[in-house]
Amino acid sequence: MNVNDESNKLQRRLFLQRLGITAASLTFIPFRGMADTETLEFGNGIRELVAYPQKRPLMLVTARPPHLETPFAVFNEGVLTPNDAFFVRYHLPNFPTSIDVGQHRLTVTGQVNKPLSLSLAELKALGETVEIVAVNQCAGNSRGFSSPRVFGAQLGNGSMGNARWTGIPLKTVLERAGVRAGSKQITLRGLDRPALPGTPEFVKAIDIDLALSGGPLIAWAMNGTEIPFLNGYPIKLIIPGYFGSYWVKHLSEIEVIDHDFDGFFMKTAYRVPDNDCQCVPTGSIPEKTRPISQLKVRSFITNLRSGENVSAGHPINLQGIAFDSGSGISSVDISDDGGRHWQAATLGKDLGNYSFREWHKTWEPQDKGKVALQVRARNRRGEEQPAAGLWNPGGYAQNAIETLSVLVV
Ligand SMILES: Nc1nc2c(c(=O)[nH]1)N[C@H]1C(S)=C(S)[C@@H](COP(=O)(O)O)O[C@H]1N2
Ligand SMILES: [Mo]
Repeated sequence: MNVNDESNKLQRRLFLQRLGITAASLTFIPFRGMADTETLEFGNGIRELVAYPQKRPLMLVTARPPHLETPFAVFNEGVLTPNDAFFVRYHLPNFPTSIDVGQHRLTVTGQVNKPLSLSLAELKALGETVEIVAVNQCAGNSRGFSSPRVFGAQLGNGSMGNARWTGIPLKTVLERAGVRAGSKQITLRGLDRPALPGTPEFVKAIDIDLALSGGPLIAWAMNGTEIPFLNGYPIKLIIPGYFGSYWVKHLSEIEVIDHDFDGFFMKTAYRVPDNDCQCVPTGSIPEKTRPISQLKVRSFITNLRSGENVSAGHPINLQGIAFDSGSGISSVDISDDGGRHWQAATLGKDLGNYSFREWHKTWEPQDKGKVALQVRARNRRGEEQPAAGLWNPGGYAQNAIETLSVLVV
């Protein structure tokens, strides 16, 4: 498959669609340099860097539909992930390439007193606008590190990002429609469609309690500007603390239902072992599973990479990020002796419980030789990252303590 062609086609369509709407489209330059790759630390981990419309070169997982990961160095640029570097994930080959925002409607149907069909302007006028900084992380982020390997896209740590979302609470919209008593879930659908009959549509569902909790948001802006096309323009559902699979892009249909939805992306895909660790012994099949839901606590060092050399006796300011599902980060610790001793890092500015939390720690490499540098976060519920990866067949919800192998010289 010629990635450049795909990118060019999409680029051209987006360009035409946006001509006269935003000058930003004039700067789109599809770009694919043969020499530009990023290497992940597992087998077959070489990824091409390819620029799609509105995106800087990102790591190509698949071209159709576009599945792009954020190069890890981006997470050291700042606590908010820039829109042009934010990862992209689609499931179906028929993703939209042109959307007339004036024609876009969000419908609310099913077990409601008053079905709605809202334009973007009507949606914005329904109630108070809210803002929240929240992490969008794919359930399969870091799957490539699963051992033994599991089926699915071999993802590094770049299928996550942190942004400031602006929108209206889902609750406000549902209340306007009037949810009937006895409703159990809502289903969520965007504009993408399967290419072949028989392929399941990408439809997700959440419980009515979560839908009405005030947490989920229908967002139209990301980091203060419109949502990039590939991230769900013109509107996208945000569920702070929940994995990205629920964050339906190009949101167009909400249906309130009186039963548990059993479509493919709830009943078959995106499920984890139904136990506390969401894990099973390596290589085994879980007896019982449940839909994946909330993020687990994680942390990363962002300004040093495995394989780098550092100088003995020269202090370095280590820095990085930590996050969880919304209880908030209570502490981040660093170890340079394989986890025997830990030292507390200092937490940075607090942008809210659903955001990446910055941290930093001065570290002075001592003896020359190889060092296993580790970072571990704990949240306000007292949950901590496990020392080793917890395995499940989907490679979902990975959150083992990160270890960088650095050489002290
Ligand atoms: N319409 C639509 N929304 C979708 C998906 C999709 O395939 N189609 N994929 C989901 C998954 S699994 C993830 S991880 C996130 C990724 O969001 P992003 O592409 O904006 O980074 O989108 C979610 N929303
Ligand atoms: Mo995902």
